[in-house]
Amino acid sequence: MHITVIAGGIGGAKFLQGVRAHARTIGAEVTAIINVGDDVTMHGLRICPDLDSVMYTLGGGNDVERGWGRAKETFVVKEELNAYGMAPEWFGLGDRDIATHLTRTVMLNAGYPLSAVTEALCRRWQPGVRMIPATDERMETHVALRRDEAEAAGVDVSTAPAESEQVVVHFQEWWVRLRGRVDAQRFIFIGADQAKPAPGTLEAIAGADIVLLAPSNPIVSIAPVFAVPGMRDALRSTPAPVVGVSPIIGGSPVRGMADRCLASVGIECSATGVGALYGARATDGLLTGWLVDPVDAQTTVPGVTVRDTPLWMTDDEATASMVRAALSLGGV
Ligand code: GDP
Ligand code: FO1
Ligand code: CA
Ligand code: CA
Repeated sequence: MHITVIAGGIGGAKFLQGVRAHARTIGAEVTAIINVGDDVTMHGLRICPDLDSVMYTLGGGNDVERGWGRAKETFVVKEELNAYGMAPEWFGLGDRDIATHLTRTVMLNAGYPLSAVTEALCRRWQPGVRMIPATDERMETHVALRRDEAEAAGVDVSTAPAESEQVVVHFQEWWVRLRGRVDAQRFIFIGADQAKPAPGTLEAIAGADIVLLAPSNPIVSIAPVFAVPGMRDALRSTPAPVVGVSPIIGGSPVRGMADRCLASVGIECSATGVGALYGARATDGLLTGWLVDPVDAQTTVPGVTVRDTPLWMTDDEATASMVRAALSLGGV
């Protein structure tokens, strides 16, 4: 049995812990296709937050409280950079984490594609699932903001064309520095039109027994994966069922800012809203099944089989039981 999962960072990582736990009991293989839209270059280092969240979490090296980054982290290099006036001050580059970014950047500069670099980094962390970035091409999520609102929030708007009513900032600036408080006009996946699915991704979708959409942020973690040309077609044409797991429980995103992201693009923050966003394969969407929490049991998505089961990822066993429900919903 082959299970393929589309995932973002922390929510994706927690879900994958449950997928891995269940896969071990049935001897299934797992491939995770991970979002790269959050990726950013700082101080010449290539940083891939969602890939690293999944790799560190599945490898047991993550900081559980903070969510992102390494356990037992220190920030000496960041302090020293800031002492030289090196911006940005708002992004926490940890010393241990930097070793990952240095290794990745050296390999990328030597000409290895991100998928090969990820495989190499995973030789250390042994995540127990095959991790593939959605694309090897450089693709980054940027966020369009109203110029006046951005300026009021302290964003440097001097680089935007004088006549433009909008400014565009990197996703990390919007997420970490602005905490999503400035309304996003639009999310732009820069480079998506030139991107190709990374080697192994299309095969993992076409050859899966089931494809699962992790309960990751639908707007900034899952949508950028779908934005890679060829990815949606692969998901729509695979013979495998495609089952989504709702990241929204009772109208709330559990943790993180999915509510702000959804509000920004005018989608209701609910299991129904996200289910409708993904849509039914039977029409022009992706889902054959949609798993929601019992508090959302009344959810309907036209053309999609909706089932409910507790969706709180409190520990691996609770999450593995979500995965069993998703597999059963997919009929495998
Ligand atoms: P990020 O890339 O690190 O922001 O993480 P993801 O995009 O993979 O996942 C973030 C999303 O996970 C959040 O928006 C939440 O909606 C969702 N989430 C977090 N914890 C839980 C949980 O216990 N259950 C469910 N169903 N969703 C969760
Ligand atoms: N998130 C923060 O809230 N503050 C940070 O300073 C920060 C630094 C950081 C460094 C490396 C990395 O891989 C992730 C980091 N994150 C930080 C998390 C990241 O910004 C986001 O949570 C995601 O990109 C959203 O998925
Ligand atoms: Ca993310
Ligand atoms: Ca908006």
